[in-house]
Amino acid sequence: MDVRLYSMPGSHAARTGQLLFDHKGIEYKRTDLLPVVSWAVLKALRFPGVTVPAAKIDGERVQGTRAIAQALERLKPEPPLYPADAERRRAVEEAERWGDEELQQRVREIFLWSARKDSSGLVGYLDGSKIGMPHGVAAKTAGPFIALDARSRGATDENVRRAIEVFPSMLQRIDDWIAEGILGGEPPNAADLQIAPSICLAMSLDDLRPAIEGRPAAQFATHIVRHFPGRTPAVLPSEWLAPLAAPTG
Ligand SMILES: N[C@@H](CCC(=O)N[C@@H](CS)C(=O)NCC(=O)O)C(=O)O
Repeated sequence: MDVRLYSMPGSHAARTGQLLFDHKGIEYKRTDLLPVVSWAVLKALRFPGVTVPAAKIDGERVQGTRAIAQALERLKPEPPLYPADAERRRAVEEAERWGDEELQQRVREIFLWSARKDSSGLVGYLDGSKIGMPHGVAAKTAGPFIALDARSRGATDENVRRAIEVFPSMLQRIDDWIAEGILGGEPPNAADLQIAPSICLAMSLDDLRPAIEGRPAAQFATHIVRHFPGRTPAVLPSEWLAPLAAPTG
């Protein structure tokens, strides 16, 4: 199989894309794109949308984590990404959908808001990436790109406050799914590979990490994603963070 995977440093969704190919044991060449610049590149490559992960698999364009998971399951059924049992499969698909549509976006909003406020940690997220320029230069000039990205992805004060409010219940949902065996089994399924990178990106934020560490969700995520580089200093207003201290139930 001839595969080119378009990725992005620090991107939880892009990491899901990489994990999906790794799970299937399919080799790929990776191109790392920087935010915002990626829009023009992906358009020029005639992908339908402007987000990563995006892959060319033997010439076929597949974009989006769930579309890639489905394409890989079709092209190489073993090892599977979804359980054979119909009821369990539905549960895994629902967890995968939620990870894609809900969790991924809430974490993205909090991350982009924080990185825009303090970009001093950005260089760490570039670790291991090949972006065609020195990492220090890219990180120093990233400010306007992150600001534009944050605006275009809805990282507004209001959305970020709301994302933090719902974050404890999202963690509880993941812990519950782990307890039920929907997440965290061996080998991992499509929902595991969807959700774990979002938790790792959240844990790279000094503001969120204390609320995650020590929970089953943290152990689960760091077991699947062995290394997620980057760290963003604490920047969120303390009153916004109050929901993280309240007990969940
Ligand atoms: N939910 C989609 C969305 C992926 C997505 O939004 N990717 C972000 C990176 S995490 C992206 O490409 N952003 C482009 C940009 O921010 O410039 C998926 O799972 O594929």
